[in-house]
Amino acid sequence: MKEKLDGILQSTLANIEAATDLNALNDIKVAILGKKGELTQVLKSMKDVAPEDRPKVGQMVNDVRQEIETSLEAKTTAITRAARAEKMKRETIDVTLPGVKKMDGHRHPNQIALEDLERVFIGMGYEVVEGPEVEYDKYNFELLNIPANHPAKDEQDTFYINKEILLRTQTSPVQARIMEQGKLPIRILSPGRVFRSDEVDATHSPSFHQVEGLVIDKNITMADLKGTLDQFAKEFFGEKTKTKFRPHHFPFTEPSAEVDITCFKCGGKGCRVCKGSGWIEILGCGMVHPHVLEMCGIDPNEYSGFAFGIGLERVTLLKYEIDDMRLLYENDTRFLGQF
Ligand code: 2NL
Repeated sequence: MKEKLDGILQSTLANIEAATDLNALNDIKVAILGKKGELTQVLKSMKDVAPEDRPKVGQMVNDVRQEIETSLEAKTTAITRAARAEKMKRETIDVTLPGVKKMDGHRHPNQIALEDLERVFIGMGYEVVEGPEVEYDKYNFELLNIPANHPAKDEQDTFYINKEILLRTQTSPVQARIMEQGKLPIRILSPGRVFRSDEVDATHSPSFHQVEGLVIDKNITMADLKGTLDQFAKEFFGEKTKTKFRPHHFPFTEPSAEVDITCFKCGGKGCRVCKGSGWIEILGCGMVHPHVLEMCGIDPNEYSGFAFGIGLERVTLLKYEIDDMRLLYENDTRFLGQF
């Protein structure tokens, strides 16, 4: 019996010593100490040992078991340590290698111009408000005094989802919604994407951006409109800038005007930017039509107001002297990164 146990012990210790990974160690453990393991079988055969020898033989089996377990533990630790050391060696980082350069993000020129614009009007106490790009006909046209037969409503000019729902053609519906809420006075700026069924060229795109402003209070007059937009032009384009108001027509304002500014590039002498005229058209505006106020639930006998609309791309192209709108949409970072 002693020889048999010695044999098991020696061969097992040799196998443990030769093992190179944890799986091999586990196999050895199962083969020797497992339910059907060699040593377990020896223990089971104790019934064949003479009763007086059993304690001694039992002790011997336990000693062998103890020795094997100690050896397995030691080897497990050794293999784990070695694997870890190997992994650390493989993962060494050479801190002297040059880093991978990350591209810095950059605001789009449209966004820079918008934030400049917003800063001017926020300084005058305006609140920036946004609204849905998919709108009801009611807010986009009806409440703004644009009748059913108006050319702007033609399918040639507007993207319709169905008879009542469309892609907004201006950001005025945002303002109509604010007026409808009935909290007065109002002093808001509503920037956003608008859609018109236009062919793409240097100055047109089916999707562009507008910034509209609306002021409603008691005793608001054309003088407030002119003073506000003149101040805006001076803050945005330079303090020497002068404004000129030309009569115009919009269905939602009465009277209406288009505003030109003296060319910020040549000061009015005539140049490439103003196409020789000395003046640049920058926006449309007017006193909010009494009928629009009424339809939005505001009493035109008590309140009056003015509104204006600026094409954002137009301002961006002017500001950066870019001569083709398409350059703003092509997302070529070599171009956009310059501004
Ligand atoms: C332009 C002209 C304009 C407005 C927009 C407006 C909004 C409401 C009521 C009345 Cl809720 N008017 N907006 C007024 C005049 C002109 O835009 O040429 N935009 C590119």
